[in-house]
Amino acid sequence: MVAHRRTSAESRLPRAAPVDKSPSSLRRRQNPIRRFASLLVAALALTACGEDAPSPVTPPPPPGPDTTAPGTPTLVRNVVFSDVESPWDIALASDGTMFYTERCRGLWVVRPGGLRTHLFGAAGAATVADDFFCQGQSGMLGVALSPDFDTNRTLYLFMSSTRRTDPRTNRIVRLQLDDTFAEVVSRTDVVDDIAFKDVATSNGGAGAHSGGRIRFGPDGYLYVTTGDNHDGALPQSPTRLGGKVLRLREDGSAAPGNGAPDGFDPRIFTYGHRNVQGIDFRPGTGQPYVAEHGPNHTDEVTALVAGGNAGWDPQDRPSLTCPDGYCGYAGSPTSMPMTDLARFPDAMRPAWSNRGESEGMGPAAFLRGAQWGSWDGALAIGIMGGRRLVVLTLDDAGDATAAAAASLPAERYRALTLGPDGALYVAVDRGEIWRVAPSAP
Ligand SMILES: [Ca+2]
Repeated sequence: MVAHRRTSAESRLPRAAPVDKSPSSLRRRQNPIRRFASLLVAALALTACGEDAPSPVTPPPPPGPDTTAPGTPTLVRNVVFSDVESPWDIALASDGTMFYTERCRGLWVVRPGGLRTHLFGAAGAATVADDFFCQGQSGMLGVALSPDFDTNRTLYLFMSSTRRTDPRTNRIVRLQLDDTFAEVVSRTDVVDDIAFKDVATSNGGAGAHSGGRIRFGPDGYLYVTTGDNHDGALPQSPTRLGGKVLRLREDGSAAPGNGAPDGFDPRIFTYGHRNVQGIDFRPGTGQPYVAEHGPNHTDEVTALVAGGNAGWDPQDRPSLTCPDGYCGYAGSPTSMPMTDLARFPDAMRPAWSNRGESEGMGPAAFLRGAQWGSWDGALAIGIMGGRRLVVLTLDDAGDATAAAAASLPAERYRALTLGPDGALYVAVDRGEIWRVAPSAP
């Protein structure tokens, strides 16, 4: 599968009706019976095409028999919203306030009482960002709250922008909100030079492979995942911010201790990535783990070390035919590996890879808390083309020892965020946000 074709569920979903923000309408919208009925109707409607990996009509068998292992939690799923358009990420504040992004409309906030506001982004938002646009896989992607959000009401977005730049870029935008979270008080663009695929190539459309997940680590620094833009030289480039994981202070400057080699942009924490769309931090150790979307083979989960090379190098493979200088779709797990240990013997080895196939790995979140039973400390990863949520159990060394498919519907899993209530909040491409929690023992 070479070109990204925007024939996914996103382009076929009807545009949502304008949102009535009155409390009464929100109570109606959140009626659980109504939501469940709409879920059933919608579940019959759509099958999506992957970004890179196709969605099989019949999902492949789940990887492993562990869903019946002792201590595996029974999951209870509630649909929070079923009218979300191309959701991409979710962040939750300590008081239960939810923020979520829609790739083409922008940022939304939902207060604990249910009041929902289109806060920032495209026309219709309380604050319109006239430089914001969506194209291909890009738009309003990651959202993360400052570690001091409760007092500074500050959050961060990963978004594509036309502002001041030619070609266009992805950037990290910091917003400060008012006391009621209903308005944006100020905007500061703390990073404005993350690579964006500005023009289509024979490998796919503009806007492809932007990465886009952002999360604060337990060290207080902001981690930003970026993608290779179908540009062969980008992942190993020491200066360009694509195919990387960045680690930043809140002002966008390089965090201390990033460890990239001499000559690298100091904001780079790891490099040699293809398209990282999931990142979270292992409980206990704080080590960042990323989930990385493979080409026609080999999704990877990788534990990151400062200055590490993830080993993706889709350039100058004389044995391959590489359209537009990009070899990323040209080879096999041997001739164009996701982790090229022949070129980079010291590259970071994956903790888990997807059986030599790519099924479109997206988000990642560690499960935390005794309520998760034997999954406490396990890593949940969302699979888009393969339409399932996989739970990886890790050993002390950080390698996956078991992979279980969660008992959840077959969907394109786009966002995973653990909430302050210990539940997992999930967004799926079909336009829903769920709360998934283990049932009480
Ligand atoms: Ca790799």
